[in-house]
Amino acid sequence: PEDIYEITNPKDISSLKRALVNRLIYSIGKDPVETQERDWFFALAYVVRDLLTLRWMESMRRYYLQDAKRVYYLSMEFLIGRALGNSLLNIGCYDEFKLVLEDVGLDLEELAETEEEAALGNGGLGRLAACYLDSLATLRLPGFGYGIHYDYGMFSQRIEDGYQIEHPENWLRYGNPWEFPRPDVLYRVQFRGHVVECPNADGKRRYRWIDTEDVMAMAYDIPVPGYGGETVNNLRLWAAKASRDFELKYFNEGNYIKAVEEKTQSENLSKVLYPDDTTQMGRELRLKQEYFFVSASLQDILKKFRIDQRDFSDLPQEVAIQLNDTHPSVAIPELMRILLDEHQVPWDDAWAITVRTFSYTNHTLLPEALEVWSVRLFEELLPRHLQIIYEINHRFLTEVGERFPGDMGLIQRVSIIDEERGKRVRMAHLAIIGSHKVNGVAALHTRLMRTTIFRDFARIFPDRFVSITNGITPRRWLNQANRGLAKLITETIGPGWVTDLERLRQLAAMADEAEFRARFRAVKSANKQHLASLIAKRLNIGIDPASLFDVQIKRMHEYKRQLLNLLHVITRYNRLRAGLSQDMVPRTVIFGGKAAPGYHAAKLVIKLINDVSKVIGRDSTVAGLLKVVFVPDYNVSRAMEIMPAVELSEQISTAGMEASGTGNMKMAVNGAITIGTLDGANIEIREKVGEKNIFIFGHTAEQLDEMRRGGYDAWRFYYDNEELKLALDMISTGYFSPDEQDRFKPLIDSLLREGDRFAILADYESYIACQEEVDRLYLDSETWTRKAILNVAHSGWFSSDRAVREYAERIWNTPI
Ligand code: 26Q
Repeated sequence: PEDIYEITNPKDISSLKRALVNRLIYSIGKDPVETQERDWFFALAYVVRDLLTLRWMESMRRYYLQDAKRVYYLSMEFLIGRALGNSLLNIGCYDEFKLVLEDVGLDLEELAETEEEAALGNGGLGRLAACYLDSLATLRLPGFGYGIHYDYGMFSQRIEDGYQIEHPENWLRYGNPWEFPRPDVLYRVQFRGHVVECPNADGKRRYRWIDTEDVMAMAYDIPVPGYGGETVNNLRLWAAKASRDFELKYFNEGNYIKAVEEKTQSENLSKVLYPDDTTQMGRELRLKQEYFFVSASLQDILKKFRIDQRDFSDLPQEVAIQLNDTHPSVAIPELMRILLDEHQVPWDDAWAITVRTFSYTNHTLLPEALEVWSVRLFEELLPRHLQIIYEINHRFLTEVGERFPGDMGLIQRVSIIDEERGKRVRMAHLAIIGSHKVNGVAALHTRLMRTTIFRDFARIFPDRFVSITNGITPRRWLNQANRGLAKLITETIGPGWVTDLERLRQLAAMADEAEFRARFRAVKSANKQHLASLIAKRLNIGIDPASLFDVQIKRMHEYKRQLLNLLHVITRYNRLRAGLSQDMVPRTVIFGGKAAPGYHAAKLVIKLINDVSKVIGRDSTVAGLLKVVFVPDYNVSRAMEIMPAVELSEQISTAGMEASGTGNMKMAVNGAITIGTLDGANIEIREKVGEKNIFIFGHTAEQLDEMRRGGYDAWRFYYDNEELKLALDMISTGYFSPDEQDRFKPLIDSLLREGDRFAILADYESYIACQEEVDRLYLDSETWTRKAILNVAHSGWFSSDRAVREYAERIWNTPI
């Protein structure tokens, strides 16, 4: 029967209920009397997907008819998280389905918890891609994500004896109800082989890439609903499938087992997401993943471009391709290869088309995090691409030589090939040379890009570098995550803020009204109680909902300085034990974050947090005054639980090292006050919320630079500050690790003996002083609340809608 799933009216509860029950019976195959919660979740997800599908087809049809310029966002990571709640809110059916479920005795929020989260990303970069997809759809732009359909996304983190243990997360175990597998959308991706030159009729040289080992890329489509449900865009993820060649080869030899082995081998390509390991040199499989999804995506993009009806010179008018970091930057030589080898486009034309089509977002200045590949590996896997890269480099360096004669140093510095320490391909150089725009993700980051690591390129291409400060989607991070605050805001200024976040500015006047402050405080208080109950339930730790919630949640990294936070915690503990509690506010210090599996220093900080937490937790003299909690397995779902309850947002990276940060924005818009350095987007947060409504401390990037040039003396900070000395001595003499006294020696050595690269000691004193101010302000709860409200009111600019509009205007030329 055709109409069993049909929803005649999405506002009609009984029609929704019928669709849901039919789904349960006919798609899940379960009798409603014997269903588990997961069955209901899948049934509901299918109903919601149905509601998305028609709009999704309409959107695709509209784009086709409008023949609008398309934007493709290429990213190795899309950290989209759970989809049910977000989809229901975006299509405006949340309350209706809540009633339907109540009718069958279920709670929507509880049911939503059964969804596995799509953790197809590490952190900021992957989550940014997900926020931008939401904004592209909400702004009704034809924006398409392309990425990898990993079987295993980000590992799940467990804490055993205070140490991080990584566990694989099989998020597809029960299937993904949101995706449409497309076995018919299949492309061949080549690897290895060799390049032959063949004579051509017109005397021009032609190259063919032959004898390759091929893998097939199969598409999975995930609908991306915009707010209001009008537009539904698409995220296409590629999974590796063995090509039939392998099978045939060995089957013909009668070697069945070998055939199946090879099949497994090639399907390993999309098996697992690489954890962000800033220093680790690339593994072969990683480069294969990068080319795999780039090749499939470009084939798909060019197929939609319908070359049979057009000229390639039109490509930049029809298509914009954004590279999310250098991870997909092999797309530049790949498009060149397609144009040159498969369509015989002359080099200069092909290059002009390529540069006008691509743009590149940089997310880091840390030299050890810039992607490089050995020429040897590149040549082995992608011989034709290496040739093309050499040719791009040759032409570029010739031009640079002509424009800046006699500067040999310049040629070496900007070359795509790093000739020192074994030849390496510098992917950032390739991405800059092959793009018409390169953007940084915050104002300071872009300025430092132009003046430090890429200063030569800024001189060569003065108009290429632009700054677009990151943004976050208000749909997920305010409307969905913080229903209480969303409701208060809507009651106060109407619902328009969800798609026009700058309207939050209207709340500024309310900060002076005692009644509004009381309501705002009540919301925050309820959120804190809710978080406290989750922590009690899951971790069996009691926290005081009336204490100040001081939160640092982000990946574990030395430059993010969780260790500086801990030094404050230890100092605070020492002061409390010394009986100096009169000026101190009770605090709960919450940490959360994963460390890359091979990043020993970061993993040791996790252990230190847990050891400190244990010692403080057992000390009755500080009970009720100080508590430290490490929340395991920090991910998008955890973030949505924690953000609404944060009062103090810790954004304390070494100035100049955090490209932007986006958690800082999420907390501010949820009414937290930031304590932070002048780094990344913190600077813009200060600018927007006003310097009276943020706690800024520490050295600036310029000051640190100067200090290092004059010689950084770590020991001076140690001997000049007794409390710092005490805290460090406690760590290094085993106060927190009596069972293993030198457990944390590597951390202390990195501070005192190895030059404190992250300037933790230099910023300690001003951080502690700043934390004292935090306490003072918290005691004056009316003033604190006023500032918290002003943080919400002035965070509208950090909407990803604003960011995506800027990309559309300044990079993609698809103005809205
Ligand atoms: C590279 C090679 C091999 C394996 C993994 C990687 C890899 C993977 C992920 C390298 C880096 C990442 C992720 C980087 C990241 O998340 N950067 C953050 O991007 C945010 C969005 O722009 C910024 O807000 C943060 O400041 C930045 O740290």
